[in-house]
Amino acid sequence: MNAKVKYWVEEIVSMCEPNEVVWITGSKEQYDALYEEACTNGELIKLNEEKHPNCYLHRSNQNDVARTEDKTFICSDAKEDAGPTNNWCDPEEMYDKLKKLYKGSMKGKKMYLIPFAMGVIGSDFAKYGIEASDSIYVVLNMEKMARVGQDALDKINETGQFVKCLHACKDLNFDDRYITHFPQDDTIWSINSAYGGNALLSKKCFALRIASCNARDEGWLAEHMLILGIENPDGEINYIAAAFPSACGKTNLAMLIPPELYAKKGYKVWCVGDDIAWIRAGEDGRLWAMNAENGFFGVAPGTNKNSNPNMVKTLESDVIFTNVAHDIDDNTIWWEGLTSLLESDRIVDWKSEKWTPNDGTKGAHPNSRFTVKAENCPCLSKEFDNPDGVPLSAIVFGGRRAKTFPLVVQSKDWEHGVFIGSIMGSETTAAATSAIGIVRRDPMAMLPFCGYNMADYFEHWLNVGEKLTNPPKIFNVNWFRTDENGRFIWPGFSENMRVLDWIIKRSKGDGNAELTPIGFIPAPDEINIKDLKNVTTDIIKNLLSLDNSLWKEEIINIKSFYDTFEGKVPKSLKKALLDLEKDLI
Ligand code: OXD
Ligand code: MN
Repeated sequence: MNAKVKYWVEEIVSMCEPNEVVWITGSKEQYDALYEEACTNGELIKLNEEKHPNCYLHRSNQNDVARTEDKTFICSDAKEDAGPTNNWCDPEEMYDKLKKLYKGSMKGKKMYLIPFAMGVIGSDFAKYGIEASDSIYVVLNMEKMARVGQDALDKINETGQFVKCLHACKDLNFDDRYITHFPQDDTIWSINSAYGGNALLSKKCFALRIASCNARDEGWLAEHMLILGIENPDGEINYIAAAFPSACGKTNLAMLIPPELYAKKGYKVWCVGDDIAWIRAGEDGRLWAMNAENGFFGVAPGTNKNSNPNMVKTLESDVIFTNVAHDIDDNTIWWEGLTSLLESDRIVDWKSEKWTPNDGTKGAHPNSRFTVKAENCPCLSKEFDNPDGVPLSAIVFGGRRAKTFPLVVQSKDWEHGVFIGSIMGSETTAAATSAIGIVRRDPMAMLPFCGYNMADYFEHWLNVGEKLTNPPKIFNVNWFRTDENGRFIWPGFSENMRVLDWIIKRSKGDGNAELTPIGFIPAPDEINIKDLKNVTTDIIKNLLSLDNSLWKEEIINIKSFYDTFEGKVPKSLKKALLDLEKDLI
């Protein structure tokens, strides 16, 4: 055992005082025994083996169903390094406070030590961590989400480099819940939550918050992005990475099935990842992206044969479902949108209470989840395990905007693309009436996940671009424009392929576009609407139009967001905002 590993384990064991320490080796026998134990102690329910082979249901504590941003801290040495978008606490103060909470927290329990890799083990991209946790549920989820076991531990022992991740469920007390990051120590301490985003420390905590700090120091990018490949009829595959805020359909886009028009010609889409991309400059001057994860931790409600047929197939076996509804007669699961008709009086909701669709409540929690390995996905890219990742032709940003952003716009260049990413926003609620939702600014979809000052993060993006001789083109898309009745205008889902098609064309220097104040907008006949019911050229014109008066309001909102950084926003981005203001007249 590497001395650094040994020292860390001794330290946390003496603090948490578990009865026993168990290393997770990655062996099938060990996992089988853990599943059995979890079914015996009620943490998991084994589902109908015929209908859901090797699948399990977990119900969380009712106060513990989502990420808790107000309890998430970046404990950098200086407050300014966390920036205005993060909660900050002095590291010594936070360590002292949490040491008291961890003290003796695992008495009578086992501490599982989970060695894991983010990215392909041995690749230049990969990074390593060890998560200590008192939860079998966490162990079994981590097995699906990261590359766990002896091979990862061997690498850690070789170098002594690993992110130190400590997780304790303790008593799940909401008031004492903390999700804390110490970037200067490559350390994450999480206590009193078992929710995925708070407890599977490989995901948001390591692969985004800590990794974004590593990326800043080492000259690469850790991003909240899906990665997909579009194969054309000649067999050429172009890769796109795309950032959208949570709940804007990243997983659905990553697994898109091309509409008939494209499928017949031989187009295919391959999924490389649905949530986290680590991106580096290659020697060829291009950007190369890799999915840091090994599985999907997706939102269940709304997933069905129409919205994401590939995910429905992915979920056929070997899944852990969390907080979905349970058909107790059949021992199967259900969620809103999975199937429309439910024979009821056999359903219990996510809280395990009797439930029917007429109760006026949700059967599955709106943030109920599935955890499944990427290898289950029928459209998984052949490059998934490529240690070099995939070369990017385009980077796409997107948010949920009822009126302002057009269906698609291409930035003028890298610097302008960084500006477009920095002014991203998303409406918090879908407009039930025609009222426009509240905009939350969410630069690069990283607002909750950037582990340092976002003004420095913008600067870092600019620096990365400067070194590229062949940078990907940067775009912004908006699938969510609504009409005067609040209905979505663009059909979305697989039809988004039509927009991706234009994006690939433009990234090769083809296709026609008009330069507008916010960038290049396609000429209306550039978006292929053949065979699309209900989308006419006039509708496309409308989707691609800009409303100057709304954009003027938008600029006021962006300015006040930029102001929160107290002068730190890079000059070139402030200039891009002034130029936009001028050009809109
Ligand atoms: C998220 C997620 O919250 O991916 O963004 O779970
Ligand atoms: Mn996410």
